[in-house]
Amino acid sequence: MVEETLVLIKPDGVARNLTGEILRRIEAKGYSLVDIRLVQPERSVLAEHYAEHEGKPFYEPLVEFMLSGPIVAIRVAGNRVIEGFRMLAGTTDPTLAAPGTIRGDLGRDWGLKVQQNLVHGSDSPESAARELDLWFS
Ligand code: DAT
Ligand code: MG
Repeated sequence: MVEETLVLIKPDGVARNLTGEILRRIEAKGYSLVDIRLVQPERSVLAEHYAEHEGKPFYEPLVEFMLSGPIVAIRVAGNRVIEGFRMLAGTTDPTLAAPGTIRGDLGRDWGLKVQQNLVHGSDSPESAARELDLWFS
């Protein structure tokens, strides 16, 4: 079975009208869009999504940021897509993300308590299965 990952275009990406640009990069790489929805998630969905970060200093700002506007959730498929999308996204801190990546080309530090870095991508097969269930159930 072909691997699948969860990609989220976070509220900053949607608000900055970068949805098309980000989808273009995923498609240009050769991955397939299997399902896509515009969502305004409940706090409980975000608490589950980011459970691993509970208690960290950026956790509350992160949840508030993710509640600040609509999110585009995408089910993306392709061989090694989990790893491949993380490469397309670039590293977490947009200042350090390599040029050529989504975060490196389109993101920057805005001096906030949480990094606004445009996209989320699952980081392992276990996370992908859990997150796809959470966002597409
Ligand atoms: P990633 O989204 O690259 O998987 P993560 O899962 O470690 O990164 O963190 C989730 C999000 O939280 C990340 O996209 C941006 C924010 N974040 C992470 N570490 C941070 C930090 N040290 N300061 C501010 N925001 C941070
Ligand atoms: Mg993560």
